[in-house]
Amino acid sequence: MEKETKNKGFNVEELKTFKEQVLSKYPKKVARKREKSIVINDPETIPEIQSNVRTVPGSITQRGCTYAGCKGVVLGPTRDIINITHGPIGCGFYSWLTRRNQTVTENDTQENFITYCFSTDMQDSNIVFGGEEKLKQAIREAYELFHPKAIAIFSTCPVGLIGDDVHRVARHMKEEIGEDKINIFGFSCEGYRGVSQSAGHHIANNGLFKHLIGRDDTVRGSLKYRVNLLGEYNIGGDAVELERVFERCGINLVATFSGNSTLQSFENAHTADLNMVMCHRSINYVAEMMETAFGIPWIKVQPIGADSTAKMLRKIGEYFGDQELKDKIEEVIADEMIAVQAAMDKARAKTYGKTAMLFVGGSRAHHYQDLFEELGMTVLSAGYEFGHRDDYEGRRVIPSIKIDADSRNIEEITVTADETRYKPRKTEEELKALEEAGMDFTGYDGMMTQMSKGTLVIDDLSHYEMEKLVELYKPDVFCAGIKEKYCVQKMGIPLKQLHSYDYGGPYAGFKGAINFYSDIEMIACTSIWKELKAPWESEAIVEAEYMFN
Ligand code: CFM
Repeated sequence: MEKETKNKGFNVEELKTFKEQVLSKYPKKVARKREKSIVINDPETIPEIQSNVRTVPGSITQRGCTYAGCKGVVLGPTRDIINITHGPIGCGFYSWLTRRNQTVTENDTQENFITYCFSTDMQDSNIVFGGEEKLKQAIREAYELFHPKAIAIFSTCPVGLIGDDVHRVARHMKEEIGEDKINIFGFSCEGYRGVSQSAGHHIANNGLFKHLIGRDDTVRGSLKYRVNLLGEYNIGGDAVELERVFERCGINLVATFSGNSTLQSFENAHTADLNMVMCHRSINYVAEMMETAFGIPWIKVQPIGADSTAKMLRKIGEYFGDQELKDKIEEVIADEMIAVQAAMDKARAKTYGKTAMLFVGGSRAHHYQDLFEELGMTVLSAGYEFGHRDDYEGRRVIPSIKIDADSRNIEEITVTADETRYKPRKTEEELKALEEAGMDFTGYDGMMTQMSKGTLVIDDLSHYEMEKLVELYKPDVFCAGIKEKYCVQKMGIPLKQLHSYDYGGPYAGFKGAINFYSDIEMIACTSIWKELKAPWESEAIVEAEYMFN
């Protein structure tokens, strides 16, 4: 597949001047801090980038909060757990479906609570006198109305400030309703607990492991090719496309964490034989814990982009080593690639040589670079909102990452091999042979290895830096989220939301790649943006007079 891009040639001197100019507008102390998060990339000798540290107060960050990472991101996409937000109504309301995580029930009797918004709607009086009673009442009410198999409680900032103990309430209510009837557990994921939503992922991962994974030993479905997909959240229907691809290949997807998932799939996940990590940032902890406890190896996969999807499938084939599976996978890839190639050729005729910037979350700013490569577009600059150094520089730097007070604030749980259920899926020799054949267990090389020399990598981009970047490069498309969308578009540059996909998707897998090609072709290759004038650039002034009668 033709993949090289038309490199615009990065001028390192120009970039250095740009960096100096941007930093010169900050107070000295801020400039010193930001300087370490703005680096000029060199994939040969990857520079260190400062990340996962506090945002400087006053700068407009792209980041979200710890509660968002725990409730919204990791637990939110599961349809049959009732997620109660313990806090003021705004926290529940603004995390209600805005991420476009979808779910598809298999039949009409299956529960789906995703369309509901459950909150304790804390008031001033609860802040003064405590909110635990209100939380208990909310759990009773939710149980009486819906009889769910599980209820999760999520703490917002005020909960931590006033000292409500959601874990005590969870235990109390589990006893009151009956442990045989319901599972209830809480998360101390107050918004301020970490420097970003990344802390919430870690807290959610701990909770998944402590309260859900491994509770049901029933082996369901085929005994062959049993895998879990970790860090896939079914935004815009991505999980549905990936499920389709796995099914075509005869691969048995036991659980997805947590796109299109159910409680039962989590409880059953330890019966799989391979964990595949898609979003490394949000869920690498679960992969590690499951390996230690149950002996399930994990590999990094990246099914965003048609080539990358094929690569993932081939890795699965290699891991199980079964010729029949490998043949089936090749047959599926060949078949899917016919439509992919046609769509790519069509879009590429227009997109080749265009430029993009990506500032998204903790994994997509990397993953989507594959799709842009397939379109022949150059990624000029990219960065995560809340990635850690390993997401940028690769997992090899993990031992050298400094643990600061903010990270220490997050509970580290100790996991040991399960006494009865620990079962290595491969022998030492088998693992070694696979490694020698190129399988990279527990490996991730990060974003910067893939980016060209001289590209700018910026962590926790501020709106001010974003404006300067757009002015300097005028990319053909800027990829970020809703908070950036209209600022960038007013500057005459189209913005594609890579969190919610705007109204589009799926973008994962083969069909997703086809969707992405045509959406980007439409967005980046229209001349309308050049015609656009921001209100302040236009001469026309709208005047009106008030009429009183
Ligand atoms: Fe992982 Fe995500 Fe992302 Fe993320 Fe997110 Fe998201 Fe994201 Mo928005 S889990 S890190 S916290 S891939 S919600 S589905 S798009 S910032 S890049």
